Amino acid sequence: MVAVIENYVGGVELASGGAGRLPVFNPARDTVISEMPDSSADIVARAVSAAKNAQKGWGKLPAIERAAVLRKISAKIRENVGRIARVISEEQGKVLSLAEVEAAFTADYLDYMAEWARRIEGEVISSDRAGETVFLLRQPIGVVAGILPWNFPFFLIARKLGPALVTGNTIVIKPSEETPNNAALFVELLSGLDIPPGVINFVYGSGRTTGAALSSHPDVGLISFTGSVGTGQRIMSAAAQNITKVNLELGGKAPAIILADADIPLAVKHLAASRTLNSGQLCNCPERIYVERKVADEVVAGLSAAMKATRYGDPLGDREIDMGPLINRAGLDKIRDLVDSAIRQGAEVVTGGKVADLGEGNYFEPTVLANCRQDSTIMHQEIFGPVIPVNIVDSLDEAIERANDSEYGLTSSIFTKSLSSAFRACNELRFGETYVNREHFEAMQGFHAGTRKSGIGGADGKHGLLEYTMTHVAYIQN
Ligand code: TXE
Repeated sequence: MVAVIENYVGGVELASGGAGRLPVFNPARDTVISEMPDSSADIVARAVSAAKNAQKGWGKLPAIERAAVLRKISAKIRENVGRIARVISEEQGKVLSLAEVEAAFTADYLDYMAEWARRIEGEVISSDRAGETVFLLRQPIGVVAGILPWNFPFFLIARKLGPALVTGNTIVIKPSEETPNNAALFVELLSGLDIPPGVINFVYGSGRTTGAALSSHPDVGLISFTGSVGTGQRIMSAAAQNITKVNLELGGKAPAIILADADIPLAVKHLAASRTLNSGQLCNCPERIYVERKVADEVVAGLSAAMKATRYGDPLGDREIDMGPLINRAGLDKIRDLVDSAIRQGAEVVTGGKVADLGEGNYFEPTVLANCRQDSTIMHQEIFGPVIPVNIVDSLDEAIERANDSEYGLTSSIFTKSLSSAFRACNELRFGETYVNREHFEAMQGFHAGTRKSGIGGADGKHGLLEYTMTHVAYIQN
């Protein structure tokens, strides 16, 4: 008997009526572990209506009281980290230690967003008129739709819900159809916390049915989405019908530059680790490497050794592993096609290069590809897997020019001991983030936001919080 997930609307479980059901897989074992509804537009409308009704009271509460709710949730998460981690690993495939980090970080993130309660500030603007005061207020938008991906599914709940709730919005969350079980557990943890009904709602289903209904609903004030560019485009067109605000995080093709003066072992350690973390399924991790010719052989040899040493398999199995399976067959096929195309376009396989057959599950061998041409497909399309394509450059200028030659613009990095090269990279790389001499990973107090097709708006920190507010200017004449 597989677990059956139901929608959570207005504080209660809502049966999905005649909606179809979708199976949920364990990607390491190819087994069905649960099923969820493919919720109709009618269910979505009920969830939005519940959120809209609840927002009237929720938005009037002092922010510190809303923050107290976030803190209650984070405390509950901390009591259940082990259980949450197993659920994440089982349906998503990341190693248990990383799933534990994800669960604990989710609690920290909610606490961080709760801290903003006393710091949501408007402005007082000087007036042209005698006796007039002009206030710029920061107010809630209303109902937020959070449409989630599967790669950090539990954390992404908090990344949308934390800022939405503390600023006085209510939320309808649609988890990815690949990973609904952790969301169902999140709902279970809400029980007994006395959260006003309708403030938090979850609807489950496919993008085509449930996601499309949510993003085209006229009572949604903000759609906060993390996922692929194609889906971001569809969401934007749905939102355009109602002029709904969108906040889109659509992945990346992060360049990592290694200059000849860099600490090479440090660069190799961070880049290889980032590429195998979560099986390379991260928007922020290095997707292409530009290395100066003088150190290219040393870097390729180092990366190759690190990737070769990566142990992979079932995250809930008996063996100790560094990397789990890919999320699904489509992800695996995409990586295989990109690597094959790179080889046809002249790349040399230094290690890995093909699908790994473990009898079950979706695995791609940790791979290093040398001599990838800048105009090859793999240097431009998001791989989302444990594959490192390397390109040799002759100067920082050339590295920056090639790095900027991308449709994406989320994260980037540089490894160098020269302060001047590091500053040049920060000023000239056209990306939302640049990491210097460290791994690709953002902080909750930063601002995770891209340019070009990586998205619109961003998450985290003060700027991420303000995305969930609208301005309202009051002119008060004495
Ligand atoms: O993403 P989708 P997929 C990239 C990565 C990956 C590729 C495909 O390259 O290989 O995207 O992943 C919902 N209206 N990223 O197919 O389709 C869907 O149900 C409304 C980068 O899983 O974008 C799910 O909840 N919603 C990334 C969510 O969108 C719709 C993280 C994401 O699914 C919809 C994940 C529609 N028409 C993948 N269609 C990152 N930025 O980190 C689908 N959805």
